[in-house]
Amino acid sequence: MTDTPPAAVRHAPRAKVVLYNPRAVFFTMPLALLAIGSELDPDLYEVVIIDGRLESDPEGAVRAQLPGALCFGVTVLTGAPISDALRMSRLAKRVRPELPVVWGGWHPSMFARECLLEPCVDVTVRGQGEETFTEIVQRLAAGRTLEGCLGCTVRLADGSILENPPRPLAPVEKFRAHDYGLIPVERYFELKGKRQLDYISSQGCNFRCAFCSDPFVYGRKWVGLEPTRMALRLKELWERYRFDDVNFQDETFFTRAARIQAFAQRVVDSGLRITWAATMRADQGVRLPEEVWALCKQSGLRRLLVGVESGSDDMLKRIRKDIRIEQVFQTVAKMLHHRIAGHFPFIVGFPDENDASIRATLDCARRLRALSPDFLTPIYYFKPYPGSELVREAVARGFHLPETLEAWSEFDYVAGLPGPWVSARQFTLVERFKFFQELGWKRAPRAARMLQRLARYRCARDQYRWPVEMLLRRWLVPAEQLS
Ligand code: B12
Ligand code: SF4
Repeated sequence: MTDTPPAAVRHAPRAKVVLYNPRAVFFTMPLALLAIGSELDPDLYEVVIIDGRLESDPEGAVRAQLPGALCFGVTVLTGAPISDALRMSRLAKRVRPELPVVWGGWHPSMFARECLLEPCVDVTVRGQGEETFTEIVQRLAAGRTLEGCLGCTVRLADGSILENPPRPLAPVEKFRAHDYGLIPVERYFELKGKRQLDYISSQGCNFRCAFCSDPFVYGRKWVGLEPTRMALRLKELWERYRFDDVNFQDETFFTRAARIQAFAQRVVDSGLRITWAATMRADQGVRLPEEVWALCKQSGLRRLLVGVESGSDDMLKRIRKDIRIEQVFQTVAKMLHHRIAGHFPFIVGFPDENDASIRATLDCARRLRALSPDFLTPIYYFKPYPGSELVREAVARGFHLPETLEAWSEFDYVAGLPGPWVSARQFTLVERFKFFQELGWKRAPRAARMLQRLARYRCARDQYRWPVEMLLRRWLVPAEQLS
């Protein structure tokens, strides 16, 4: 938290802090920038958030805000957003060479030193950013160095890199409430095409999945907001923005069942009539008492994202997901009973994954998709996201991770390309399965029913030869340009 400033400082003009969210797919609100921006004392700092996704001329928007800024902060995910982050940071340095450029978020958290090899980046922040960024800004405002500032890595005046010790994870409850006034909430509603608020109620995760960066970045720790205040904050936000739906962006929203029970009860008691969506692990669904399921539904729970990852119990063990397929279907039974929609993402193409394992995944996706028109089963290819256990193994066995930021910006599995562990034959099978499953089950006009029946038949029998439907679609609908 910020120190109370001396009275003389309070009357000084506010220092401007400019924050940038790189262009990306989807219009999720920039919660990371909201989190670090809201933590700065508004009496002392003017926070300007520029979201590259909202600007027709992001360069112009950044350029216009640079004069008088104290620093330029950028949130950076691995993959395509890196190229935009680089473009804007280089622009900032060109316009104001002395302006400190601070990168935070998932990529710099894993590659704090490597990011600093890029001359336009001066400081990187690892993990939770509220306290670290506040201290960085305070020190910059006071003309002090960042030596000893926990949680950040910094290039010193002599060009050497200093990695300060990590900062312990702080309870999120101690931070200021996120100030949604810092972003044009209505613009996001418009771009999403629905009045849906993004909200984050916790950070980190206690689990240990070997394909995920979270255990590396948050050290398997988890901190969450207290449920009564959370419901109260949402009610206040609703008074202001009148949203219909809340999309919780937490890694594992259901980490503490008692917290969710209390939250759902408060929402019901407050008369707030909204729907909400969140993440849940299959094992958490099994453990959740029936009355909490019912309460969640009553408070508006409409959709759960349950990461299944693989249809093979052996593979689930190998990737340390710590769930079993049986648990997935037990949780699914609850969802069907309470009429809750589901997203069940899968990953194929883990190092050395064999045909049987991939087929088990396709089969599991097929079974889930057939259970409800409200169940989606996206299938991604494994990408060795840095920081995870599987990547350490792959690197030890000779896999080369990208070495420059430019190369990292090409490393993007939104584009749907497989890693080196997927053979051409497996790729064809998975792509055809995805196509026919989508065609077979999506909501479509009556005229498409015959085509849908045929697609379901193909999925049920694993018959994807002569995929004329695919060719026709490719011809009629050109591939989407992603990120
Ligand atoms: C919303 C979201 C997105 C949005 C991004 C919206 C945006 N702002 O542009 C969209 C939908 C575009 C997206 C896409 C993807 N995402 Co995503 N996404 C998330 C999600 C669910 C929430 C992010 C968030 O807002 N968190 C809340 C804030 C408060 O937390 P935070 O981001 O960690 O920020 C804190 C610190 O990191 C730090 N910090 C962050 N930025 C900055 C900046 C500065 C200057 C400082 C000082 C500090 C700082 O301080 C913050 C407060 O403590 C996270 C999971 C999660 N719960 O974090 C995954 C996550 C970030 N995504 C992930 C992945 C894998 C993806 C995809 C590949 C998924 C996919 N299959 O499509 C794509 C790839 C992105 C790309 N290359 O284009 C991974 C990590 C990837 C990585 N290494 O970068 C995560 C962690 C999920 C996971 N466990 O696998 N994602
Ligand atoms: S995949 Fe989900 S449950 Fe597993 S470690 Fe990552 S955030 Fe936690």
